[in-house]
Amino acid sequence: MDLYHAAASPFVRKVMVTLHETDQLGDVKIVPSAQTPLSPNPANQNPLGKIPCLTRPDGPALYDSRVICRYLAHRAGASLYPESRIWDVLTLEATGDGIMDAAVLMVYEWRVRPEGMQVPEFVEAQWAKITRALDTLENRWLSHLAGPLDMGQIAIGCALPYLDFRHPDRDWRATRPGLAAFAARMADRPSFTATPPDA
Ligand SMILES: N[C@@H](CCC(=O)N[C@@H](CS)C(=O)NCC(=O)O)C(=O)O
Repeated sequence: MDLYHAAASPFVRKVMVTLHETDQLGDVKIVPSAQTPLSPNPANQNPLGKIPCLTRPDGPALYDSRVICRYLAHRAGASLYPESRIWDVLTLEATGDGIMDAAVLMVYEWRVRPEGMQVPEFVEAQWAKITRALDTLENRWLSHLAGPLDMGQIAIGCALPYLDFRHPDRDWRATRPGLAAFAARMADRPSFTATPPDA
C-alpha cells in the first residue's frame, strides 16, 4: 500500500501512529506529498487533493484519516474502536480532527492567502473553536483519556502537539493541567516519538 504523506500533517500522523501501534509499518510505502489547497499533488489518488491517502491492491484508494485509521485497525484486528464505548471514541476522534482542521486553517490563512487579503478575525475565530474544544476535553474527557489506548486518544494525542508545532505562542497548557499531562504521556509512547511533526 502507498501512503501519501507529509511529516507536518497531524492527520498523516494519526495514520502513522496507527501503523506503529498495530505493527503494520512494513506493509506501507511512504510517498512524500507535501501540499496546500493551491498546490495539490496530481499523483495523489484522493480527488479532494488532501493527505493522508492510502492506496490498496484490492479496492479504491482510501482517504480521510478517519477512514484510513479504521481500515488499518480492522485489518490488524486491533481494539482501537472498542464497541462498548464506540460513540465516545468517535466523538473524541472528531474533536481531535476538528482541532487539527481549525489549526491548519489558521496556518493556511497566513501562508496561502495573499498579503492584504488575510482576515485576522477568521484566524481568531478558528482559535476560539480550539479553545472551546480544549476546555471540553479538560472538563469532560480526562477519565476517558486516562483509559486504554483507542483512536480517540490517538487523535487528541496528535492534535495537541500540532498546536505546539504551528502555534507555539498560544499557551494552551496554562489552564489545562490534565490535558498537558495527557499530552506528555502520549509523547512518551514509541509510536509518537517515532513520528514527530516536521516542516
Ligand atoms: N479530514 C481530512 C483532513 C486532511 C487535511 O486537511 N490534510 C491537509 C494537510 S494537514 C491537506 O491535505 N491540505 C491540502 C488541501 O486542503 O487541499 C483527514 O482527516 O484526512
